[in-house]
Amino acid sequence: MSSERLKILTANADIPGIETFEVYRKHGGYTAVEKAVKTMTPDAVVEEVKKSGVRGRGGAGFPMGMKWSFLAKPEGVPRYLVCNGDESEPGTFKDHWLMKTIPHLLIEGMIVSSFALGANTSYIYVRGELMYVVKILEKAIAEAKAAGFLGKNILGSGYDLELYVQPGGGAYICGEETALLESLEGKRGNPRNKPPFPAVKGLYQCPTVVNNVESISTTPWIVNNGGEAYAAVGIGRSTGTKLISASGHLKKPGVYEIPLGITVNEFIYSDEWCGGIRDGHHLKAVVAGGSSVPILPAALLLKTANGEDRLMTYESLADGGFATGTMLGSGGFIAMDETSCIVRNTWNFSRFYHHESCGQCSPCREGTGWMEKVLHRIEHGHGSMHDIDLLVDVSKKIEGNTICPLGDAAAWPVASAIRHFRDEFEWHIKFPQEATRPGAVYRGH
Ligand code: L3W
Ligand code: SF4
Repeated sequence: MSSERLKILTANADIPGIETFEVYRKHGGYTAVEKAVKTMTPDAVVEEVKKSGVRGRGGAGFPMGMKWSFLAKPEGVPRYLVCNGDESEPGTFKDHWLMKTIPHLLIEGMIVSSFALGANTSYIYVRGELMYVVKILEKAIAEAKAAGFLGKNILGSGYDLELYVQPGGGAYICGEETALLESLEGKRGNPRNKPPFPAVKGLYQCPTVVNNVESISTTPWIVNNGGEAYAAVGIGRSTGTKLISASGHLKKPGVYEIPLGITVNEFIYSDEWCGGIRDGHHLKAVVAGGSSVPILPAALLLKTANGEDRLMTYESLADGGFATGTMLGSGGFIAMDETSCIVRNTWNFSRFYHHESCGQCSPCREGTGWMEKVLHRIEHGHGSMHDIDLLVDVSKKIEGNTICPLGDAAAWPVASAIRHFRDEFEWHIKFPQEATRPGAVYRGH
């Protein structure tokens, strides 16, 4: 990252010892808590977050300030803030990185955000596989509490907050906000029907805001610098910076903080970011926002239908000719070169969604199973041409007909892979002996 780029989340990430309270504090940490609880009202903090235009960084991109303003405030009923650190989306590892590298940034964000929402008990729900991160966060919470930034009467302001870390149940579905709340209540992580949204009936049926780790981590900067300063970064409704988890056949995979609005081309090929595709190879396809979004061929990813450079923004990435909502998603950017088999990848994603379906609704429970089976037979040389239409049909029957977004997430990669790479599916069916040779990949693109 070049020095002139504004870093909102990662500015201090390379400082040795930044995971400790002492070093974090020495570099300006917890000034947002001081400013908020001593000089601002909760509503004033909400106002700054609204002005910032920051959108939820977990995948849906829902405006954070708007979500906060939906929080119901019935008299005498507790409100909760729950941080979604379940991050299980394939290709997404930025929250994991943020929590282990700068844990106090999230703790500071939780305090500022809980203050804004009037929550006196808040939770960070961390993916069950990341027990070492749970320990890092618990240590950071103990340090912040010892310094008077958590617990009773924070900094003498009269505001109380207890913050707890809860390891997740080890299932992808526990990252869906209502499944997460069920799991936090000690039950099986089954998604609930929405509405009511958590903002009205969430944890223990009380008003609850659920925000992603990265979203909450933006709030100290917003409080310190003002919502307008945040909104000045980025383009249009894609304000601020975004952490991207870059993986696959890139020269420099990793976690990058980009200002929203750089071109996709720049992100992939510039030495400032991913440095291009590994030597001797070229980009074939990209999944730009975690495995739950459509897979795009390189040409469609780099340029819009008008021949303009596509941008790393919610709007530009969603303009791919699909009614799919955001495609920036969680920012899990998976690059595939010409050695990647689209059929095999699609089958792999399908296996994942079938395995992770909670089974509550039949289109998802049965449909993910069917898609996996059909993709398995195509990949293994037993498919028929009819199978391609069958996959499209099953994906359409899932889309929009399920309780939670896992159904859509399972359907879109299959539908988009067939839309853009149909010839590759046909090749597997017409030439099974060729396609099932170890290492064989369709080279027709
Ligand atoms: C009150 C209303 N609240 C909406 C709230 C709602 C939620 C947020 C967004 O799924 C997506 C999914 C994955 N009153 C409200 C309201 N809200 N209307 O706004 O809601 P929604 O339903 O659009 O999305 P979601 O259920 O949060 C998230 C996709 O992100 N994804 C990422 C998945 C994985 C991770 C990860 O591992 N970290 O995030 C990738 O694309 O497929 O479509 O809070 O309550 N009227
Ligand atoms: Fe469960 Fe799938 Fe229905 Fe979501 S869509 S509630 S994961 S069965």
